[in-house]
Amino acid sequence: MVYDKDESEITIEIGNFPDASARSVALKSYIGEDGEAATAVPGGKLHRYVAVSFCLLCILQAALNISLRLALSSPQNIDASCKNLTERDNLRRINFASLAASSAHYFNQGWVYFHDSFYYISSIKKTWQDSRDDCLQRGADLIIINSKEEQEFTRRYKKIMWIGLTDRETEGVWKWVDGTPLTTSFWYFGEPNNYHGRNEDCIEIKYHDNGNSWNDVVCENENLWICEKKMAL
Ligand code: MAN
Ligand code: CA
Repeated sequence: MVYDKDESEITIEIGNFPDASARSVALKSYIGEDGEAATAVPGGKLHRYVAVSFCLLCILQAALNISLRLALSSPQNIDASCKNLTERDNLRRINFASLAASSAHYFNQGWVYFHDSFYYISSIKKTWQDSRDDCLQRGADLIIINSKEEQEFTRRYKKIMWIGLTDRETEGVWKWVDGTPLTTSFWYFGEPNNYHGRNEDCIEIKYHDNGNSWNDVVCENENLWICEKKMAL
């Protein structure tokens, strides 16, 4: 038997059956009792089931896709994501505005910007503690030097100035004003030395002609000073 793909034509080939009754049984298995053809063909039914199931699956898939898309872009969802966006946007705007305001303030007050920090160089002299207090009042602190570049920056001014380094708490244990220990140092030759037994607990940058310019001195001395305010712009 040949069953055409488009189901429009059915050709039944009946082989050499031994007798008429066998031929009639064979025929009945392909042609219904009432003589109607087509639906009685088992291979065709399978084809049809597969095709119909496939179509149904496709429809189901499409329906799922559409409903998912609708669910994800529902007004509540859009509303929520917009809210998140505007909140984040507002935070960014506030941060940007405060950064702009602070940097404008420091620039106006004569601070210098270098490598993510503002620096203020005083024009009067004070003790180490009074100098530090002045920096704190300005929303900053005495400079913390943590790179060769920053050290070079301080030397440009060719002035003797306090920096934020001291061993006031424990003799010989040098600490920056933010509490961090000293790791990279730029001591001038022979320093620190508590010169002639003096209690030299505070650090000034003094020897500008030398990359290693630091000297320990008595904290009660009066010096210019340099404040630092970290601010990444
Ligand atoms: C002065 C002070 C000391 C320093 C010596 C170096 O006396 O600044 O702190 O160590 O000079 O000669
Ligand atoms: Ca010294």
